[in-house]
Amino acid sequence: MGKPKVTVIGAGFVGATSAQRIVEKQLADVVLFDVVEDMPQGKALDMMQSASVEGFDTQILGTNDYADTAGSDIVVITAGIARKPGMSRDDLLNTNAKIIRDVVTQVLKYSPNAILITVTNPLDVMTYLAWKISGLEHHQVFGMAGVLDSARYASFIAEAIPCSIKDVRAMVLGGHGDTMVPVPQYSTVNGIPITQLLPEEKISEINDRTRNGGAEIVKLLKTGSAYYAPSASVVAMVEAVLLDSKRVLPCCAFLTGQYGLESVYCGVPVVLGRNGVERIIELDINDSDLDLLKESAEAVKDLTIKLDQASA
Ligand code: TXD
Repeated sequence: MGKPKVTVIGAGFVGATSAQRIVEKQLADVVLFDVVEDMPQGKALDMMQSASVEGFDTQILGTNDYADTAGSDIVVITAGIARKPGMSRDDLLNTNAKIIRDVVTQVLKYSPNAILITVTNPLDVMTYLAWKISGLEHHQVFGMAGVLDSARYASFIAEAIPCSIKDVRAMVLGGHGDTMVPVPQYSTVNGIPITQLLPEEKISEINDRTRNGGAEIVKLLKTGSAYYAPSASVVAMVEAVLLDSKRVLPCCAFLTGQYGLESVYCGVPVVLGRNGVERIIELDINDSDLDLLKESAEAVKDLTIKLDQASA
């Protein structure tokens, strides 16, 4: 039986770090693709030369040729431009939409039945676009954002209590933008809701910091955006699919009435396995969080309409 094959499109910060984590964990052989000539080849060669030190048998190939991506089980799409200080994720819409259209068309020629995991911002709309261009089933096309936003939330919770991060389970729903919805009710320390462990003002401070978590890092880095936690989050999803582990993770998935939301890609908890999104879990959340989730989904829909108008 051959090893699984994962293609990562875009060999920038998130793409290259994701590729590195996948080969180091020996989850799959990786193809790292970029349009910039020689760059993915250089990064792949460098990573391969770490194999004897790190001790992995998986292979990584850098390329500018889509033919090398043929037969991929999963394609992670990180191609696009990232935010600069002062930019919102939505400012990236038209540039990244062109890139996603091109990437998905090319990828599908060689891996017609792959699972697509989108990372490019604005995430929810790019996931919708990738699905639309691909003609794949909804469960095969989904986006990474909730794992990252929840990881940020978890890290702020562990720091505030303080307690071991290992015991924290955090939940962030909604679109990957300023309207994302941290849900304290379902964020726990070993099953204990944080509402029993932290005062309300502290929770609301942490919620705000979570919503601005990406911007906080963009501001510090000055060029480019976060990639260590984003790549770790991508790889958690890749692993759940390849190992068919049925992990319950918040992902950007297509809703068909859950949470009262119809025909929109948005962040919700799902069961991730070999078939991709195998089930969407509908949480019983309180009315104010549900209203925030609806607002967040509306923001995604508005941006989708903008995109459809721009391409009409
Ligand atoms: O939570 C999340 N979903 C995110 C999303 C977390 C972090 C980053 N997020 C977004 O991912 C970010 O806003 C960007 O839209 C993407 C990629 O971020 P990264 O930090 O990796 O950006 P880089 O380093 O600029 O890398 C992008 C690469 C770069 O090497 C380009 O040459 C390449 O994409 N690129 C392309 N590759 C293939 N095909 C095409 N057409 C192409 N165009 C650019």
